[in-house]
Amino acid sequence: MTMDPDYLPFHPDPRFPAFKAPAGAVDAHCHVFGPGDQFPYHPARKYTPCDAGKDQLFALRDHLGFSRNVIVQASCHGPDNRALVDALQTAGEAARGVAFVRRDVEVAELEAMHEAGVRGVRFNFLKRLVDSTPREHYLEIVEKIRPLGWHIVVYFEANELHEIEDFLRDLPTTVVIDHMGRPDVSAPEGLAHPDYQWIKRLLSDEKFWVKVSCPERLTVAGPPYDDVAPFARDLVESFPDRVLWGTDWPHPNMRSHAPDDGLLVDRIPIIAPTAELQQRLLIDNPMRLYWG
Ligand code: 0GY
Repeated sequence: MTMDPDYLPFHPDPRFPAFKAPAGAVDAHCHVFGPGDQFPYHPARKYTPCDAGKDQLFALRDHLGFSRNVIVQASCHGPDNRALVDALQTAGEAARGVAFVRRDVEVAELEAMHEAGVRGVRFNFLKRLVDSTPREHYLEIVEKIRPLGWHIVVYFEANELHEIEDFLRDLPTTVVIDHMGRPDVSAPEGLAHPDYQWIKRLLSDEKFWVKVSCPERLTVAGPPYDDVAPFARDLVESFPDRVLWGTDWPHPNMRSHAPDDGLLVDRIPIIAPTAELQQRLLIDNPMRLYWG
């Protein structure tokens, strides 16, 4: 399975971060891709990435000075969670997972994934990544995962929130918003932009959590992502007990550049400026949600 001709592979040689993460730190958003000859990409995928398997992910974890991963099923594997489960089984207590499942998923399949370390499902609303899913299908999945105590991770763009807000508010589990809800960081209003304020209003309901991830995807200015930092820092300071941080390695569908994962780690003290905030962001919060 050859990667798409315009697909940008992950950074080949990330620097050693100057920031030393506290012992036990969790990278709470990353993926595994294949390898495709062992775990084929899904026929209905919207992109074919470069292979980025578990061994490379765990080597990066060690290189960055982290201890644990939360591996999120990527859309290029569709509802075939075998690469994810294989990575979780290799990592044992050092990883947890978020799956993408079919509405007709069997309870026994969910229980086997739970045993492997899966603790949530992802609902992806990005039209460029997945075909649209009827709400009733999502609700069937919700009813099946509830008894396991799983939560729901949602991926959407800020300007689409109005279409799904009621649905999100009605979900009966913890809901984790990916990549800060993808605010427009270049808007002249800055943090006062109505779309960003809408995300913050949602977060005033304690059911919602948010990942302060993907500055490389949200930036207009480029590295070192100074235009994204005020948003991430505002979320960390406003909701210190419900923020998560992740690399997003291997950075699917980047167009502008492949980010240096060491630089991403070095941005942590800028968005979480005290040891106390870093402890919550990198350890206490992800441990409570995924290992609790
Ligand atoms: C991310 C972001 C993206 C891709 C996926 O599942 C995926 O394929 O999540 C993206 O293209 O914005 O979270 O990795």
